[in-house]
Amino acid sequence: MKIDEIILREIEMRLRAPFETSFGTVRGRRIALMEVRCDGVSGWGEVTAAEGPFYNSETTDTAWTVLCKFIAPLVLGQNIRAASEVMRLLEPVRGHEMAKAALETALWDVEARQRGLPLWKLLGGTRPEIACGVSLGIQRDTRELIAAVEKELKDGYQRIKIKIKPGKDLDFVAAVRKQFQKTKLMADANSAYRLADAELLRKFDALDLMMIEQPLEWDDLYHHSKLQPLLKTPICLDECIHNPDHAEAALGMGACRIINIKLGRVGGYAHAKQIEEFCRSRGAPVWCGGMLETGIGRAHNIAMSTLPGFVLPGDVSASQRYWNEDLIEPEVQVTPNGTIQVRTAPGIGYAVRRKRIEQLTTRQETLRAVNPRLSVAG
Ligand code: OSB
Ligand code: MG
Repeated sequence: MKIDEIILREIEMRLRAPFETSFGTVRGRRIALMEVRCDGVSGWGEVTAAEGPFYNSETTDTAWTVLCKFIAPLVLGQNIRAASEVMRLLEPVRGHEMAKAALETALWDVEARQRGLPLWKLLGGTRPEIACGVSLGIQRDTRELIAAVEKELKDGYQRIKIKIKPGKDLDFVAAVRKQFQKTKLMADANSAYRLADAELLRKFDALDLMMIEQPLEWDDLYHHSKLQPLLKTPICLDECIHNPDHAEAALGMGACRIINIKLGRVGGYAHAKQIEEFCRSRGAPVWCGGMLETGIGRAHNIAMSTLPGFVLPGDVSASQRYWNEDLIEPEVQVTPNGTIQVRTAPGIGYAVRRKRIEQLTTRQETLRAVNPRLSVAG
């Protein structure tokens, strides 16, 4: 695969409803999309960074800059045998996993299309249908939260994740548990607590949660390893895990028992697969997290969720929960049993709606392998 051209587009899309977490409220998205062309075949990826550095340190704009200035020059004109090789070329760039993942995942799409295979098969996926949960943003009060849970369960979703923050935590989750005694429930704190809050966090043990996600700081494995032995509820790490070494450290020091894998946060499929394999070898479940993606990122999340270690329902849900009109055809749909049937067309398996993307584009940059210019790398 010769990496001939990278086209970055930034689009703007309104969410159907605001999404509140402990770190802020999102109403609309500014998303960078990656199109990479190799030997005349296009592949698509999505930068899953948020607009501001409040979930992790990357943003739409940092990813844009790093892709244009540092990542594109490392790869344009290079010939690779398989998408799995591109991470080697990107080694000089430290961090910026979401920027790297946009390119890496798009190259996997290219490779799958070139081989005439659905991407999930190329990855080694084993399940033709994946289990879906939802992530519910923080609601005004327990009444609204219960109504929201009720709606999602009616739509078939298999587990409910409730976002929490100080002041909207134990009582909110307890109210849901009281109303829905058999439902698979979990809570996600997005780093809103400290080890000093252990007494409060222990009280969640009474609510029979599948897990509590990322209670402590985004980069703090050590204090999670102090917290986990104090809780019956398994800790699941999200923000803390940026690469396979972090996953090994986290399980090794007992900082968590479950890992949420996000393609962007770990730099793409090569790392995601390594984490999945490592966790499977240790008997630790993994599941696929979400970043309010468009259909392009969503299609990649579906492909990854077919890997054998993804034994728990992920935050991969229907396009219509987020967008009035998605960027792919058909849109992602969830069955009444709360599953997504994985598609069998080559690549990501969904058609990319180029016209719609062009209509939504607010800036665009096309980068080609030309005669070497000023080298900014290393
Ligand atoms: O912590 O999993 C998270 C959204 C944005 C940033 C972080 C998170 C989330 C979600 C939403 O929980 C998942 C989704 O539905 O895409
Ligand atoms: Mg999370």
